[in-house]
Amino acid sequence: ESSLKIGSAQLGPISLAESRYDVVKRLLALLYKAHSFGVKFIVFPELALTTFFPRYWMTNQVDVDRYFETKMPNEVTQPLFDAAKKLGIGFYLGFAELSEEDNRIRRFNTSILVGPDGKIIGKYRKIHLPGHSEKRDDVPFQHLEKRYFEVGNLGFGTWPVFGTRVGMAICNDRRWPETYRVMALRGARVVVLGFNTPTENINHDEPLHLRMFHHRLVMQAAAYQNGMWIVATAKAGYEDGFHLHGGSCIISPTGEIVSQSTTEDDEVIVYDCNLKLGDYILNSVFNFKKHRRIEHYGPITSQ
Ligand code: CDT
Repeated sequence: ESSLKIGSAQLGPISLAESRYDVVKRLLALLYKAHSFGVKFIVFPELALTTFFPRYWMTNQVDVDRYFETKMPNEVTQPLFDAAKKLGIGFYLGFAELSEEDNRIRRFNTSILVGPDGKIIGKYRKIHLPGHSEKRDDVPFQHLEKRYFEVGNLGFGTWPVFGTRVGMAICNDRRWPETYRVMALRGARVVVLGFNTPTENINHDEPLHLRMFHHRLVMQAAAYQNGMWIVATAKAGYEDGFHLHGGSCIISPTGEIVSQSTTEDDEVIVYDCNLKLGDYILNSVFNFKKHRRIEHYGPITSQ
């Protein structure tokens, strides 16, 4: 089978007051809708169970830890795994992960890859953490990922599933070419990611249209340069007054957007992806073995 029907399951906003239980109900509705469209692999957003909490300055660790999962699956998310198994759909899900490792509590911005049997196949912990770690008084909202998460320690993994090889990234990772190239070198033909992107750039008075332009530019270029499919899923809309842009999309190895969301709400978009489409690119202009010149790439890993 050389085609795979992939769905991007965009979420509208999750308010501070919304419970995980209610969010999972929304995720389930999207999963069932995707199934009715014949989807075999569905991609949920980054931090898909809670509001985008790094926008809030919190000094009490207990307040921060309320947003984290200590187990996956857990009581609240188990129905998602059960439904995936019943329907034979795999999924990507982003969440805040709290784990005890090396005799200490560690916190990561994490995604998991779940197979159509409802079992976790792979885990990724976000490597490019944007934002800052101290309170900024000069901005309308915070972006405290560097405070609340550690840099991921699992590298950029890829996993054989759905008749192809899948890699995972999370939000800001999508802006970095290295993310995709490392996964392409590890055989990834489909890269999936979720994102929460504030519409307002707190570092620069950036025209609105540039936010969406850059979002698409980086992924369309990466898809072509690595002969891969890229599926990007937003959490979008106003979360308690703070706007996240939408623009969930499915991008083919030619660099073209073949499907994109039209709302800032819960929405499923779908595309039947030809898994061989990238072959000609990887066999010709981007034949890595033939044409890469790693002897000239030193600075990429040495500084
Ligand atoms: N969630 C996330 O990584 N968002 C970032 C915002 C960058 S501005 C601090 C992004 O790259 O979309």
